[in-house]
Amino acid sequence: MAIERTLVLIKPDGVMKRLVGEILHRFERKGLRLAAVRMLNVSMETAERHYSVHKGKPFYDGLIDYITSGPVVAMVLEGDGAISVVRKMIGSTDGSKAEPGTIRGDFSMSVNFNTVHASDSVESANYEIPIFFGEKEILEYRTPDKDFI
Ligand code: 3AN
Repeated sequence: MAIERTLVLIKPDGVMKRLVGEILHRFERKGLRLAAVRMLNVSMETAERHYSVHKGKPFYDGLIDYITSGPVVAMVLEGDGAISVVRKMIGSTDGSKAEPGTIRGDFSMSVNFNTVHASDSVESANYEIPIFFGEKEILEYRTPDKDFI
């Protein structure tokens, strides 16, 4: 598999529930490399860019209201097949249906307040990462362990 980068957002409910460390810890333990991380209040403009594919859907306004309602932790994770690995780790969109053991399965009962966002394809990652990070903010470094990147 190819080395990929993916954008993860810990949404306002994840921050409010004090899950930032827990969620970061899961990704780190898995062996994903943290390439960038930042806490921010998402502006209306950033929210609209990030969720542009959902414009016109019935839940769009709620999505924008929610993601701009409180602090978010944005990160770029890197690794072999990182996009699908992270999608598996976060679980399906509706927290009440997500498998136990996944982040949403363990920490959310909701489709809206579903704790995390993660890019769902290479195209989405390429679109989403520059919304939150400049190229210079994404750090390139090597870990010493041979199985790590
Ligand atoms: P995912 O976050 O699993 O990629 P998407 O891309 O289908 O899911 O939806 C983006 C976000 O929109 C979800 N994380 C969720 O917060 C919200 N959402 C999706 N479907 C619904 C729905 N039917 N009702 C309310 N919110 C939804």
